Amino acid sequence: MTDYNFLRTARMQPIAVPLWYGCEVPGTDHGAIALRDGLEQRWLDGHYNSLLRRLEAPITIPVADVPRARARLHQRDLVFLEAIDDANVLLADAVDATIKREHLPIVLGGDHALAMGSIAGAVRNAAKVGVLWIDTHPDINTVEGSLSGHIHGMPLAAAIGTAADDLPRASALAGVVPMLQPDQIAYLGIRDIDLFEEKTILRNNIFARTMDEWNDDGIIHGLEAALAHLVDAGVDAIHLSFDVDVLDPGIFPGTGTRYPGGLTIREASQVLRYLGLWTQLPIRSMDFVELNPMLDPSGISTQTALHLLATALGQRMLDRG
Ligand SMILES: [Mn+2]
Repeated sequence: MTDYNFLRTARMQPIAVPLWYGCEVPGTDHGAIALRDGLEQRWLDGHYNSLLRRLEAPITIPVADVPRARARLHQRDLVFLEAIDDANVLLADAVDATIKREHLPIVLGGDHALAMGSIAGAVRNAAKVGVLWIDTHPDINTVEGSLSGHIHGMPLAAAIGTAADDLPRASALAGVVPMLQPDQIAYLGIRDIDLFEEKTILRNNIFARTMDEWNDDGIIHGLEAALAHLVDAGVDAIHLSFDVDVLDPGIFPGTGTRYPGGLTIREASQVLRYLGLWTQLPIRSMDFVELNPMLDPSGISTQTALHLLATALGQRMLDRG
């Protein structure tokens, strides 16, 4: 099962994770549901029958209600950690089971704290997973290093073990600590980077193309460099983690941590279509996170997110298949 691309050929298993406790901005929970329901509706309305035939009925991961959650934001006290951990335990098992069926888990956020669960599920099914992290943020903060204290900025710190003391359950979800070595991560498009994160990236020699470097390299050339890094690191499967805040906030306001100078819709489409054609290693699981429809009442961000998600999964403009 290593010679074909799950993005293009596998049965698709949407796994919605209506989580906002990691970003502490209500609304990404609605994003998960909007993507879950909108994808099938878009394909039904557009008569994308070959894509619909590959689409499994969605799974929705329950997220517990934290009492008085909206009165307890931004306290840097990890009050939401237990609910996040509980959801990620279920998510890791769902991703794990989906990969074992040789279907593609499509983890629909929800905020990026869910990556601790999805990466754990992927790690359980490969000798060495490579994580292609396309995001404005490196999300490799520890509790101490984080400026915000928001857990959605910490999933890769849990994954490489540097947050294991503060996030013990999350860090152990794969059954091994750490889940990843630093050479298993490739960053593309990062541009809002905390000082602590910069030190972590440089000290651990983590592959990174900032948004400026990616732009200067050329979008495809930089993408090829990131994939080549993971291939050279000896990984045998890829987990794609795509945060919609990598898009430019001018065209995509519907996300909580906006930062200027992001990808255009066409550049993001180019990246996702390239990945759909790439066959060197299986792209075997993916996250699509941080859509917050409440921050863009026009609905354009949700439509853009659905367009890009559908593109990632094989929808093309003139070929319904
Ligand atoms: Mn982000």
